[in-house]
Amino acid sequence: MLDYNTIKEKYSEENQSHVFQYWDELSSPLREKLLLQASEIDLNEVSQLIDEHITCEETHSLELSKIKPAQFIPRPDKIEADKSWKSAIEYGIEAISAGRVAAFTVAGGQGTRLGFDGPKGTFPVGIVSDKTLFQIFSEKILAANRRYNCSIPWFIMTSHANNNQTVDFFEKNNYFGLNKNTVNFVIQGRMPSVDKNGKIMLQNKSTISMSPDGHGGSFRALCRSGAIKQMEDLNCDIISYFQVDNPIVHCIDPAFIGFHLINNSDMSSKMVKKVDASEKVGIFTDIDNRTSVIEYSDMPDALINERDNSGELLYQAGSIAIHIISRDFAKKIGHGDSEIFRMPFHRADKKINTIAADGSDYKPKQPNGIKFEMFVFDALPIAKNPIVLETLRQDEFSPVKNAEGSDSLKTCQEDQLKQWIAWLKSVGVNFHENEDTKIKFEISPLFADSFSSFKTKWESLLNKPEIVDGLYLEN
Ligand code: UD2
Repeated sequence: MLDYNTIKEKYSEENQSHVFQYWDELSSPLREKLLLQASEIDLNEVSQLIDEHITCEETHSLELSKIKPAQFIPRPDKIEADKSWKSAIEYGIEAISAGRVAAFTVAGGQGTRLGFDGPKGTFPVGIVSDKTLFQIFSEKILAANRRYNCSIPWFIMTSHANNNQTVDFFEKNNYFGLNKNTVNFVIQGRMPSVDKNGKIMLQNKSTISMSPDGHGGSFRALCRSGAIKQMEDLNCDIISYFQVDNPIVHCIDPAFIGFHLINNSDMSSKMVKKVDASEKVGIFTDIDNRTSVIEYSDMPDALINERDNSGELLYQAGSIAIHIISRDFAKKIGHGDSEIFRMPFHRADKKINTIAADGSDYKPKQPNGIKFEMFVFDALPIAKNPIVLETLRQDEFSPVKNAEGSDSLKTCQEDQLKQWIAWLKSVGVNFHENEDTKIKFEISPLFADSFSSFKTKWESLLNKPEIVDGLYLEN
Protein backbone atom coordinates (compact mmCIF):
# COMPACT_ATOMS: atom_id res chain seq x y z
CA MET A 1 0.00 0.00 0.00
CA LEU A 2 1.45 3.36 -1.02
CA ASP A 3 1.44 5.89 1.76
CA TYR A 4 0.83 9.49 0.69
CA ASN A 5 2.49 11.07 3.73
CA THR A 6 5.71 9.07 3.41
CA ILE A 7 6.00 9.72 -0.32
CA LYS A 8 5.09 13.39 -0.02
CA GLU A 9 7.72 13.82 2.71
CA LYS A 10 10.41 12.38 0.45
CA TYR A 11 9.39 14.76 -2.31
CA SER A 12 9.47 17.69 0.15
CA GLU A 13 12.98 16.73 1.26
CA GLU A 14 14.11 16.95 -2.36
CA ASN A 15 12.25 20.23 -2.97
CA GLN A 16 9.81 18.53 -5.32
CA SER A 17 6.61 18.72 -3.26
CA HIS A 18 4.88 20.77 -6.01
CA VAL A 19 4.21 17.42 -7.70
CA PHE A 20 1.33 17.07 -5.22
CA GLN A 21 0.06 20.64 -5.46
CA TYR A 22 -3.30 19.59 -6.94
CA TRP A 23 -3.79 16.68 -4.52
CA ASP A 24 -6.90 18.16 -2.92
CA GLU A 25 -8.60 18.46 -6.30
CA LEU A 26 -7.96 14.85 -7.33
CA SER A 27 -10.35 11.91 -7.14
CA SER A 28 -9.23 8.75 -5.31
CA PRO A 29 -8.26 6.82 -8.47
CA LEU A 30 -6.23 9.79 -9.75
CA ARG A 31 -4.48 10.11 -6.40
CA GLU A 32 -3.61 6.39 -6.56
CA LYS A 33 -2.24 6.86 -10.06
CA LEU A 34 -0.11 9.82 -9.08
CA LEU A 35 1.25 8.04 -6.02
CA LEU A 36 2.15 5.00 -8.10
CA GLN A 37 4.04 7.15 -10.57
CA ALA A 38 5.75 9.13 -7.82
CA SER A 39 6.91 5.94 -6.14
CA GLU A 40 8.44 4.69 -9.41
CA ILE A 41 10.92 7.57 -9.45
CA ASP A 42 14.32 7.25 -7.79
CA LEU A 43 14.48 10.75 -6.29
CA ASN A 44 18.11 10.44 -5.24
CA GLU A 45 19.07 9.68 -8.79
CA VAL A 46 17.00 12.58 -10.12
CA SER A 47 18.61 14.98 -7.63
CA GLN A 48 22.05 13.76 -8.65
CA LEU A 49 21.20 14.35 -12.33
CA ILE A 50 19.89 17.83 -11.58
CA ASP A 51 23.18 18.61 -9.79
CA GLU A 52 25.28 17.23 -12.62
CA HIS A 53 23.33 18.57 -15.60
CA ILE A 54 21.57 21.71 -14.40
CA THR A 55 22.97 23.18 -11.18
CA CYS A 56 26.61 22.54 -11.98
CA GLU A 57 27.85 25.30 -14.27
CA GLU A 58 30.88 23.36 -15.48
CA THR A 59 30.63 21.86 -18.96
CA HIS A 60 32.58 18.69 -19.55
CA SER A 61 34.07 19.05 -22.98
CA LEU A 62 36.01 16.18 -24.46
CA GLU A 63 39.78 16.64 -24.28
CA LEU A 64 40.88 16.32 -27.88
CA SER A 65 44.39 15.11 -27.08
CA LYS A 66 42.94 12.05 -25.33
CA ILE A 67 40.83 10.93 -28.31
CA LYS A 68 42.14 8.49 -30.91
CA PRO A 69 40.40 6.35 -33.52
CA ALA A 70 39.39 2.97 -32.08
CA GLN A 71 41.09 -0.20 -33.26
CA PHE A 72 38.87 -2.72 -35.00
CA ILE A 73 39.11 -6.23 -36.41
CA PRO A 74 38.94 -5.78 -40.20
CA ARG A 75 36.79 -8.02 -42.29
CA PRO A 76 38.81 -10.05 -44.78
CA ASP A 77 37.69 -10.35 -48.38
CA LYS A 78 37.30 -14.09 -48.05
CA ILE A 79 36.19 -15.15 -44.59
CA GLU A 80 36.43 -18.84 -45.52
CA ALA A 81 40.16 -18.39 -46.14
CA ASP A 82 40.88 -16.55 -42.88
CA LYS A 83 41.99 -18.70 -39.96
CA SER A 84 40.86 -16.40 -37.16
CA TRP A 85 37.39 -15.83 -38.68
CA LYS A 86 36.97 -19.54 -39.32
CA SER A 87 37.78 -20.43 -35.76
CA ALA A 88 35.53 -17.63 -34.44
CA ILE A 89 32.66 -19.08 -36.48
CA GLU A 90 33.29 -22.54 -35.01
CA TYR A 91 33.30 -21.13 -31.46
CA GLY A 92 30.14 -19.17 -32.17
CA ILE A 93 28.29 -22.18 -33.59
CA GLU A 94 29.26 -24.26 -30.58
CA ALA A 95 27.89 -21.61 -28.18
CA ILE A 96 24.64 -21.14 -30.12
CA SER A 97 24.04 -24.89 -30.41
CA ALA A 98 24.66 -25.28 -26.68
CA GLY A 99 21.79 -22.83 -26.03
CA ARG A 100 24.04 -20.13 -24.57
CA VAL A 101 22.73 -17.27 -26.74
CA ALA A 102 19.67 -15.06 -26.21
CA ALA A 103 18.46 -12.50 -28.74
CA PHE A 104 17.63 -9.02 -27.48
CA THR A 105 15.88 -6.27 -29.44
CA VAL A 106 15.47 -2.73 -28.20
CA ALA A 107 12.07 -1.66 -29.46
CA GLY A 108 10.96 1.02 -27.03
CA GLY A 109 10.90 3.73 -29.68
CA GLN A 110 7.85 4.76 -31.70
CA GLY A 111 7.88 5.29 -35.45
CA THR A 112 7.51 9.05 -34.98
CA ARG A 113 10.31 10.10 -37.37
CA LEU A 114 8.85 7.67 -39.91
CA GLY A 115 5.46 9.27 -39.58
CA PHE A 116 4.14 5.85 -38.52
CA ASP A 117 1.64 5.59 -35.71
CA GLY A 118 2.53 2.47 -33.75
CA PRO A 119 5.43 0.43 -32.42
CA LYS A 120 8.22 0.62 -34.96
CA GLY A 121 8.54 -3.17 -35.08
CA THR A 122 5.07 -3.35 -36.63
CA PHE A 123 6.20 -1.27 -39.62
CA PRO A 124 6.04 -3.24 -42.92
CA VAL A 125 9.32 -3.40 -44.87
CA GLY A 126 8.97 -6.62 -46.93
CA ILE A 127 9.23 -5.83 -50.64
CA VAL A 128 6.73 -8.40 -51.89
CA SER A 129 5.29 -9.85 -48.68
CA ASP A 130 4.87 -6.52 -46.85
CA LYS A 131 6.12 -8.29 -43.76
CA THR A 132 6.96 -6.22 -40.71
CA LEU A 133 10.28 -5.72 -38.95
CA PHE A 134 9.12 -7.99 -36.11
CA GLN A 135 8.20 -10.76 -38.55
CA ILE A 136 11.59 -10.57 -40.25
CA PHE A 137 13.44 -10.85 -36.91
CA SER A 138 11.13 -13.70 -35.83
CA GLU A 139 11.95 -15.59 -39.02
CA LYS A 140 15.67 -14.97 -38.61
CA ILE A 141 15.53 -16.40 -35.10
CA LEU A 142 13.43 -19.32 -36.32
CA ALA A 143 15.98 -19.97 -39.07
CA ALA A 144 18.77 -19.98 -36.48
CA ASN A 145 16.78 -22.37 -34.25
CA ARG A 146 16.46 -24.79 -37.16
CA ARG A 147 20.05 -24.47 -38.30
CA TYR A 148 21.64 -24.88 -34.86
CA ASN A 149 18.98 -27.19 -33.45
CA CYS A 150 18.24 -24.98 -30.47
CA SER A 151 15.52 -22.71 -29.13
CA ILE A 152 16.86 -19.20 -28.79
CA PRO A 153 14.99 -17.12 -26.22
CA TRP A 154 14.12 -13.65 -27.49
CA PHE A 155 13.75 -10.64 -25.24
CA ILE A 156 12.10 -7.55 -26.68
CA MET A 157 12.37 -4.28 -24.81
CA THR A 158 9.21 -2.24 -25.16
CA SER A 159 8.12 1.01 -23.52
CA HIS A 160 5.08 1.93 -21.43
CA ALA A 161 3.71 3.58 -24.57
CA ASN A 162 3.96 0.57 -26.88
CA ASN A 163 4.10 -2.58 -24.76
CA ASN A 164 0.45 -3.58 -25.02
CA GLN A 165 0.30 -2.95 -28.75
CA THR A 166 3.50 -4.94 -29.24
CA VAL A 167 2.30 -7.93 -27.25
CA ASP A 168 -1.08 -7.86 -29.03
CA PHE A 169 0.70 -7.79 -32.37
CA PHE A 170 2.66 -10.96 -31.57
CA GLU A 171 -0.44 -12.64 -30.15
CA LYS A 172 -2.49 -11.86 -33.26
CA ASN A 173 0.24 -13.22 -35.48
CA ASN A 174 0.88 -16.40 -33.49
CA TYR A 175 4.40 -15.25 -32.72
CA PHE A 176 5.25 -15.71 -36.37
CA GLY A 177 5.94 -19.40 -35.89
CA LEU A 178 8.14 -19.05 -32.81
CA ASN A 179 7.27 -20.88 -29.64
CA LYS A 180 5.35 -18.28 -27.64
CA ASN A 181 7.16 -19.29 -24.47
CA THR A 182 10.47 -18.22 -25.93
CA VAL A 183 9.36 -14.65 -26.67
CA ASN A 184 9.57 -12.30 -23.70
CA PHE A 185 8.62 -8.65 -23.36
CA VAL A 186 10.54 -6.38 -21.04
CA ILE A 187 9.13 -2.91 -20.37
CA GLN A 188 11.84 -0.29 -20.10
CA GLY A 189 12.10 2.22 -17.30
CA ARG A 190 11.10 5.86 -17.36
CA MET A 191 12.56 9.09 -16.10
CA PRO A 192 10.70 12.24 -15.10
CA SER A 193 11.20 15.38 -17.18
CA VAL A 194 12.43 18.41 -15.28
CA ASP A 195 12.23 22.11 -16.08
CA LYS A 196 15.26 24.35 -16.38
CA ASN A 197 15.24 24.93 -12.63
CA GLY A 198 15.35 21.22 -11.95
CA LYS A 199 11.70 20.91 -10.94
CA ILE A 200 9.92 17.70 -11.92
CA MET A 201 7.29 18.57 -14.53
CA LEU A 202 3.62 17.67 -14.49
CA GLN A 203 1.88 16.64 -17.67
CA ASN A 204 -1.44 17.39 -16.01
CA LYS A 205 -2.67 17.72 -12.45
CA SER A 206 -2.43 14.02 -11.71
CA THR A 207 0.37 12.89 -14.04
CA ILE A 208 4.11 13.40 -13.86
CA SER A 209 5.72 13.96 -17.24
CA MET A 210 7.81 10.84 -17.85
CA SER A 211 9.78 9.52 -20.82
CA PRO A 212 11.67 6.29 -21.60
CA ASP A 213 15.15 6.11 -20.04
CA GLY A 214 16.89 5.33 -23.36
CA HIS A 215 18.22 2.07 -24.76
CA GLY A 216 20.92 2.26 -22.10
CA GLY A 217 18.09 1.59 -19.67
CA SER A 218 17.96 -1.92 -21.08
CA PHE A 219 20.46 -3.22 -18.49
CA ARG A 220 18.18 -2.16 -15.64
CA ALA A 221 15.10 -3.38 -17.45
CA LEU A 222 16.65 -6.83 -17.98
CA CYS A 223 17.40 -7.09 -14.26
CA ARG A 224 14.17 -5.60 -12.94
CA SER A 225 11.94 -7.71 -15.19
CA GLY A 226 13.58 -10.97 -14.17
CA ALA A 227 14.97 -11.52 -17.68
CA ILE A 228 18.53 -11.92 -16.38
CA LYS A 229 17.34 -14.51 -13.88
CA GLN A 230 15.48 -16.29 -16.68
CA MET A 231 18.70 -16.33 -18.75
CA GLU A 232 20.58 -17.75 -15.76
CA ASP A 233 17.98 -20.50 -15.40
CA LEU A 234 18.34 -21.29 -19.11
CA ASN A 235 22.16 -21.17 -18.96
CA CYS A 236 22.19 -18.36 -21.52
CA ASP A 237 25.22 -16.19 -20.88
CA ILE A 238 25.51 -14.34 -24.20
CA ILE A 239 23.13 -11.58 -25.29
CA SER A 240 22.86 -10.71 -28.99
CA TYR A 241 21.67 -7.08 -29.02
CA PHE A 242 20.17 -5.24 -32.01
CA GLN A 243 17.83 -2.36 -32.77
CA VAL A 244 14.30 -2.67 -34.08
CA ASP A 245 14.93 -0.53 -37.16
CA ASN A 246 17.42 -2.61 -39.16
CA PRO A 247 15.85 -5.57 -41.03
CA ILE A 248 19.12 -6.78 -42.55
CA VAL A 249 20.87 -7.33 -39.21
CA HIS A 250 22.21 -10.84 -38.55
CA CYS A 251 20.27 -11.44 -35.35
CA ILE A 252 22.42 -14.43 -34.47
CA ASP A 253 25.92 -14.23 -35.94
CA PRO A 254 28.35 -17.06 -35.13
CA ALA A 255 31.48 -15.09 -36.15
CA PHE A 256 30.57 -12.15 -33.93
CA ILE A 257 29.71 -14.39 -31.00
CA GLY A 258 32.93 -16.36 -31.54
CA PHE A 259 35.18 -13.27 -31.54
CA HIS A 260 33.43 -12.05 -28.38
CA LEU A 261 34.11 -15.36 -26.64
CA ILE A 262 37.67 -15.84 -27.86
CA ASN A 263 38.54 -12.36 -26.60
CA ASN A 264 36.80 -12.95 -23.30
CA SER A 265 34.96 -9.69 -23.82
CA ASP A 266 32.21 -8.14 -21.71
CA MET A 267 30.76 -6.27 -24.65
CA SER A 268 31.56 -6.42 -28.36
CA SER A 269 30.37 -4.18 -31.16
CA LYS A 270 30.04 -4.15 -34.92
CA MET A 271 31.14 -1.25 -37.08
CA VAL A 272 30.89 -0.24 -40.71
CA LYS A 273 33.02 2.33 -42.45
CA LYS A 274 31.12 5.61 -42.51
CA VAL A 275 29.84 6.71 -45.93
CA ASP A 276 31.02 10.25 -45.22
CA ALA A 277 31.99 12.45 -42.33
CA SER A 278 28.44 13.65 -41.76
CA GLU A 279 26.74 10.25 -41.49
CA LYS A 280 24.49 10.20 -38.43
CA VAL A 281 26.02 7.30 -36.54
CA GLY A 282 28.10 7.20 -33.39
CA ILE A 283 31.86 6.86 -33.90
CA PHE A 284 34.11 4.31 -32.24
CA THR A 285 36.99 6.07 -30.55
CA ASP A 286 39.58 5.37 -27.97
CA ILE A 287 39.41 7.86 -25.11
CA ASP A 288 42.15 7.53 -22.53
CA ASN A 289 42.75 3.95 -23.65
CA ARG A 290 39.09 2.99 -23.30
CA THR A 291 36.93 2.02 -26.25
CA SER A 292 34.08 4.50 -26.46
CA VAL A 293 31.39 5.66 -28.84
CA ILE A 294 30.95 9.38 -29.37
CA GLU A 295 27.51 10.16 -30.76
CA TYR A 296 27.79 12.05 -34.08
CA SER A 297 26.23 15.17 -32.61
CA ASP A 298 28.89 15.26 -29.85
CA MET A 299 31.91 14.54 -32.05
CA PRO A 300 34.24 17.55 -31.97
CA ASP A 301 34.28 19.37 -35.32
CA ALA A 302 38.07 19.35 -35.23
CA LEU A 303 38.11 15.55 -35.49
CA ILE A 304 35.13 14.58 -37.57
CA ASN A 305 36.70 15.51 -40.91
CA GLU A 306 40.27 14.38 -40.14
CA ARG A 307 41.80 12.11 -42.76
CA ASP A 308 44.84 9.85 -42.83
CA ASN A 309 47.63 9.98 -45.45
CA SER A 310 45.64 7.81 -47.84
CA GLY A 311 42.68 10.21 -47.65
CA GLU A 312 40.45 7.88 -45.61
CA LEU A 313 38.47 9.32 -42.72
CA LEU A 314 40.54 8.85 -39.58
CA TYR A 315 37.40 8.41 -37.51
CA GLN A 316 35.74 6.01 -39.90
CA ALA A 317 34.35 3.33 -37.59
CA GLY A 318 30.62 3.96 -37.47
CA SER A 319 28.54 2.36 -34.72
CA ILE A 320 25.54 0.47 -36.08
CA ALA A 321 24.20 -0.45 -32.65
CA ILE A 322 24.82 -4.20 -32.85
CA HIS A 323 26.47 -5.72 -29.79
CA ILE A 324 27.18 -8.94 -28.01
CA ILE A 325 26.91 -8.44 -24.26
CA SER A 326 27.85 -10.93 -21.62
CA ARG A 327 24.94 -11.62 -19.28
CA ASP A 328 27.00 -11.12 -16.13
CA PHE A 329 28.24 -7.75 -17.33
CA ALA A 330 24.65 -6.70 -18.10
CA LYS A 331 23.67 -7.80 -14.61
CA LYS A 332 26.42 -5.76 -12.93
CA ILE A 333 25.33 -2.62 -14.78
CA GLY A 334 21.64 -3.32 -14.34
CA HIS A 335 22.07 -3.70 -10.59
CA GLY A 336 24.47 -0.72 -10.46
CA ASP A 337 26.83 -3.01 -8.48
CA SER A 338 29.16 -0.12 -7.69
CA GLU A 339 29.89 3.42 -8.86
CA ILE A 340 32.07 1.95 -11.65
CA PHE A 341 29.01 0.32 -13.17
CA ARG A 342 26.86 3.45 -13.10
CA MET A 343 25.76 4.44 -16.60
CA PRO A 344 25.81 8.15 -17.37
CA PHE A 345 22.64 9.96 -18.44
CA HIS A 346 22.52 12.36 -21.37
CA ARG A 347 20.54 15.57 -21.21
CA ALA A 348 18.13 16.39 -24.04
CA ASP A 349 16.34 19.74 -24.09
CA LYS A 350 12.83 19.22 -25.46
CA LYS A 351 9.44 20.83 -25.87
CA ILE A 352 7.35 19.21 -23.16
CA ASN A 353 3.60 19.65 -22.83
CA THR A 354 2.84 20.65 -19.28
CA ILE A 355 0.51 22.80 -17.21
CA ALA A 356 0.79 26.52 -16.58
CA ALA A 357 0.80 28.07 -13.09
CA ASP A 358 -3.00 28.45 -13.28
CA GLY A 359 -3.37 24.73 -14.01
CA SER A 360 -4.28 25.14 -17.71
CA ASP A 361 -2.64 23.07 -20.48
CA TYR A 362 0.55 24.57 -21.88
CA LYS A 363 2.09 23.60 -25.23
CA PRO A 364 5.52 25.22 -25.54
CA LYS A 365 6.94 26.55 -28.81
CA GLN A 366 10.53 26.34 -27.56
CA PRO A 367 12.28 23.65 -25.48
CA ASN A 368 11.07 24.19 -21.94
CA GLY A 369 12.28 21.06 -20.23
CA ILE A 370 14.89 18.36 -20.00
CA LYS A 371 14.68 14.63 -20.57
CA PHE A 372 17.33 12.22 -19.38
CA GLU A 373 18.33 9.05 -21.18
CA MET A 374 21.08 6.46 -21.17
CA PHE A 375 22.86 5.09 -24.23
CA VAL A 376 23.82 1.42 -24.34
CA PHE A 377 27.23 2.16 -25.86
CA ASP A 378 28.24 4.06 -22.72
CA ALA A 379 28.83 0.64 -21.20
CA LEU A 380 31.82 0.11 -23.52
CA PRO A 381 34.40 2.12 -21.56
CA ILE A 382 33.69 -0.02 -18.49
CA ALA A 383 33.64 -3.30 -20.37
CA LYS A 384 36.52 -5.74 -20.16
CA ASN A 385 38.25 -6.43 -23.51
CA PRO A 386 35.70 -4.74 -25.75
CA ILE A 387 36.22 -5.65 -29.38
CA VAL A 388 34.98 -3.88 -32.48
CA LEU A 389 34.38 -6.08 -35.50
CA GLU A 390 34.03 -4.78 -39.02
CA THR A 391 31.02 -5.81 -41.04
CA LEU A 392 29.86 -4.79 -44.48
CA ARG A 393 27.20 -2.16 -44.74
CA GLN A 394 25.52 -3.92 -47.68
CA ASP A 395 25.44 -7.12 -45.65
CA GLU A 396 24.12 -5.81 -42.39
CA PHE A 397 23.05 -2.21 -42.08
CA SER A 398 20.11 -0.48 -43.68
CA PRO A 399 17.86 1.00 -41.02
CA VAL A 400 14.43 2.49 -41.53
CA LYS A 401 14.34 5.79 -39.68
CA ASN A 402 12.98 8.55 -41.85
CA ALA A 403 9.87 9.02 -43.97
CA GLU A 404 12.01 9.99 -46.94
CA GLY A 405 15.62 10.51 -47.99
CA SER A 406 18.39 8.52 -46.33
CA ASP A 407 17.49 5.59 -44.07
CA SER A 408 13.93 5.50 -45.39
CA LEU A 409 11.70 2.61 -46.47
CA LYS A 410 12.80 3.29 -50.05
CA THR A 411 16.55 3.03 -49.34
CA CYS A 412 16.02 0.02 -47.10
CA GLN A 413 14.05 -1.90 -49.74
CA GLU A 414 16.62 -1.01 -52.39
CA ASP A 415 19.37 -2.30 -50.11
CA GLN A 416 17.51 -5.55 -49.43
CA LEU A 417 17.13 -6.09 -53.18
CA LYS A 418 20.77 -5.25 -53.88
CA GLN A 419 21.85 -7.84 -51.35
CA TRP A 420 19.71 -10.58 -52.91
CA ILE A 421 20.80 -9.65 -56.42
CA ALA A 422 24.43 -9.92 -55.28
CA TRP A 423 23.70 -13.40 -53.79
CA LEU A 424 22.04 -14.54 -57.02
CA LYS A 425 24.85 -13.23 -59.18
CA SER A 426 27.38 -15.03 -57.00
CA VAL A 427 25.68 -18.35 -57.72
CA GLY A 428 25.70 -17.63 -61.43
CA VAL A 429 22.22 -16.21 -62.06
CA ASN A 430 22.36 -13.74 -64.92
CA PHE A 431 20.77 -10.36 -64.53
CA HIS A 432 20.31 -7.86 -67.28
CA GLU A 433 22.11 -4.97 -65.65
CA ASN A 434 19.61 -2.26 -66.47
CA GLU A 435 16.70 -4.51 -65.46
CA ASP A 436 18.12 -5.21 -62.00
CA THR A 437 16.51 -2.34 -60.21
CA LYS A 438 13.15 -2.82 -61.90
CA ILE A 439 12.45 -6.37 -60.75
CA LYS A 440 11.01 -6.62 -57.26
CA PHE A 441 11.34 -9.92 -55.51
CA GLU A 442 11.93 -11.09 -51.97
CA ILE A 443 13.87 -13.81 -50.19
CA SER A 444 12.45 -14.82 -46.83
CA PRO A 445 14.91 -15.42 -43.97
CA LEU A 446 13.33 -18.89 -43.84
CA PHE A 447 14.66 -19.54 -47.33
CA ALA A 448 18.07 -18.01 -46.56
CA ASP A 449 19.31 -15.43 -44.08
CA SER A 450 22.91 -15.03 -45.29
CA PHE A 451 24.89 -15.59 -48.44
CA SER A 452 26.27 -18.92 -47.22
CA SER A 453 22.82 -20.28 -46.34
CA PHE A 454 21.50 -18.98 -49.65
CA LYS A 455 24.26 -20.70 -51.62
CA THR A 456 23.62 -24.04 -49.92
CA LYS A 457 19.86 -23.77 -50.41
CA TRP A 458 20.08 -22.60 -54.01
CA GLU A 459 22.47 -25.36 -54.98
CA SER A 460 20.16 -27.96 -53.43
CA LEU A 461 17.18 -26.85 -55.56
CA LEU A 462 16.46 -29.22 -58.42
CA ASN A 463 14.18 -26.75 -60.17
CA LYS A 464 15.59 -23.31 -59.75
CA PRO A 465 12.96 -20.57 -60.01
CA GLU A 466 13.17 -17.88 -62.59
CA ILE A 467 13.75 -14.52 -60.99
CA VAL A 468 10.73 -12.53 -62.05
CA ASP A 469 8.91 -9.54 -60.70
CA GLY A 470 6.85 -10.47 -57.63
CA LEU A 471 8.78 -13.69 -56.85
CA TYR A 472 8.78 -14.59 -53.16
CA LEU A 473 11.21 -17.31 -52.10
CA GLU A 474 9.64 -18.49 -48.90
CA ASN A 475 10.84 -21.77 -47.52
C1 UD2 B 1 21.22 5.20 -33.04
C2 UD2 B 1 22.60 5.56 -32.46
C3 UD2 B 1 23.56 5.94 -33.58
C4 UD2 B 1 23.66 4.81 -34.58
C5 UD2 B 1 22.27 4.49 -35.12
C6 UD2 B 1 22.32 3.28 -36.02
C7 UD2 B 1 22.02 6.51 -30.31
C8 UD2 B 1 22.00 7.70 -29.43
N1 UD2 B 1 22.45 6.68 -31.55
O1 UD2 B 1 20.68 6.40 -33.55
O2 UD2 B 1 24.85 6.19 -33.07
O3 UD2 B 1 24.27 3.69 -34.00
O4 UD2 B 1 21.35 4.19 -34.05
O5 UD2 B 1 21.08 3.00 -36.53
O6 UD2 B 1 21.70 5.43 -29.91
N2 UD2 B 1 15.14 2.75 -28.07
C9 UD2 B 1 14.50 2.17 -27.02
N3 UD2 B 1 14.22 2.94 -25.94
C10 UD2 B 1 14.56 4.25 -25.85
C11 UD2 B 1 15.22 4.83 -26.94
C12 UD2 B 1 15.50 4.07 -28.03
O7 UD2 B 1 14.19 0.98 -27.05
O8 UD2 B 1 14.28 4.87 -24.82
C13 UD2 B 1 15.47 1.92 -29.24
C14 UD2 B 1 14.67 2.30 -30.46
O9 UD2 B 1 13.44 1.61 -30.51
C15 UD2 B 1 15.62 1.88 -31.57
C16 UD2 B 1 16.99 2.14 -30.96
O10 UD2 B 1 16.82 2.15 -29.58
O11 UD2 B 1 15.54 0.49 -31.82
C17 UD2 B 1 17.68 3.39 -31.48
O12 UD2 B 1 17.03 4.50 -31.10
P1 UD2 B 1 16.99 5.84 -31.96
O13 UD2 B 1 16.16 5.60 -33.16
O14 UD2 B 1 16.62 6.94 -31.07
O15 UD2 B 1 18.53 6.00 -32.38
P2 UD2 B 1 19.14 6.79 -33.58
O16 UD2 B 1 18.56 6.34 -34.84
O17 UD2 B 1 19.08 8.24 -33.31
